[in-house]
Amino acid sequence: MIEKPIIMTIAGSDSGGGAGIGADLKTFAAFGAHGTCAITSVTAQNSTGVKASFNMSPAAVASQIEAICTDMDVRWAKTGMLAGPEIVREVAKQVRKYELSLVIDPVMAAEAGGELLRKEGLQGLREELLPLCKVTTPNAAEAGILAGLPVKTREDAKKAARKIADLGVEAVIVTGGHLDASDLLYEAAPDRFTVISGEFVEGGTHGTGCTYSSALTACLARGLSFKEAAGEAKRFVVEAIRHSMPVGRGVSPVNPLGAALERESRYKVLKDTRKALDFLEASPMFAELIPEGGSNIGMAISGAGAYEDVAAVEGRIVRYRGRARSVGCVEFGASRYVAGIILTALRYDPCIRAAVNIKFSEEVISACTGLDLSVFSFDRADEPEAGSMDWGIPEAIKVYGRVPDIIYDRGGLGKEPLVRVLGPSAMEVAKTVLRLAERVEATSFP
Ligand code: PXL
Repeated sequence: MIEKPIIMTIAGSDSGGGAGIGADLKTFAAFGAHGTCAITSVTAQNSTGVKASFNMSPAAVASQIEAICTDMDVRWAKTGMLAGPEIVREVAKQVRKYELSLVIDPVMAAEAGGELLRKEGLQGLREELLPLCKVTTPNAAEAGILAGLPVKTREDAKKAARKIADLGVEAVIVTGGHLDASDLLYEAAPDRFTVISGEFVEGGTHGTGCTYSSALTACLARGLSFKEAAGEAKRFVVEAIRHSMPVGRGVSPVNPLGAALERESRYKVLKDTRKALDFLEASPMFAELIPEGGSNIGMAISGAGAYEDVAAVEGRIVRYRGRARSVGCVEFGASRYVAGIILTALRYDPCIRAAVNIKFSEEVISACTGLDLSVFSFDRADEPEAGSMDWGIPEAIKVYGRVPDIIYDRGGLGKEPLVRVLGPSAMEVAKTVLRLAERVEATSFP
């Protein structure tokens, strides 16, 4: 097991940042590996396709590989776009020279169109490079071309995988994004097929092949078996599609770092919300601002779209013997109420990610204006759907042109009046609440 391997990608650059070395290096980084690269071609490309390619000379590719391998302990490498037979031949020579364990992504064309390997390069790929590799990761179309038979069903994929393995490859993974959501792993030595199941997810797919083969390489370099690595790579690419951003007018790129950044954001949000809760609980003045139905504080991760993306206090914060007490812990998905407010607010302003609800009083409202906060009020009688901030926030935006700091209502029949304090983070809204509490106390007991 090597925790932090050094890996090399031998591939093209995609100026649009979706596929090629960009995707490869991000993926290596996500697995905690150090990524290096030997560029084979510079493509002028965007989400709608490849406009032009400027291939490197075989000597330039060899020189990059040599610079890396004479200095760093690289054991595993992967290939992507190889452009033509000259680079294929040179890469085969370098792989033999530096005794690299190789993963070949037999890239032939870009998702949005554009040739990435000239037809004349196929023979070299089959006869010189594939026999040197441990694993190759064709999609159905590429498997068909390499094996010389059409691949439309899983049975076709099995036949093609065996034929490709006969070239001297230890394992073949026919990636299934183009067949069904599953991948088919064939290991030649035990003559064993394994289906790696997956799920179809919504999102951009430009760069999936590069991301998949890079994830596989990173896992193999860490010492995982073919089957374990294929499972990890599959899960990784599904997350990269799920976190893709709508970039460009064509096929959106995958986001290999999206899931790692989301995990980091979840950790930070939990920490900030717990700290804000401690801060509120320690204040006797805050206890006076807790409504009868309880208070809650919540914060969403960046890009939140569901209740599960908002951390809040399980069971709310109540007043008990004059003190603020949280009933449960801060967890994601713990409150629909405060999450509903935040999810609505951030649809209008993605910077508004936190909220607290406190008790309404005329003193609180005059403290808000005293502190120069933007304040908006609405009448619950006008509300089309009870408790819905989907109505309150757009109304407030009509007045202020932005999400205000404070939104309150004076309640209604059986509805407790409430003040919602909105802001960018749980700590920020907690500080605002304490400033309000101090001001209310100062004006109540002058
Ligand atoms: O996904 C295959 C691929 C590989 N390498 C480069 C690419 C693409 C697809 O667009 O641009 C450089």
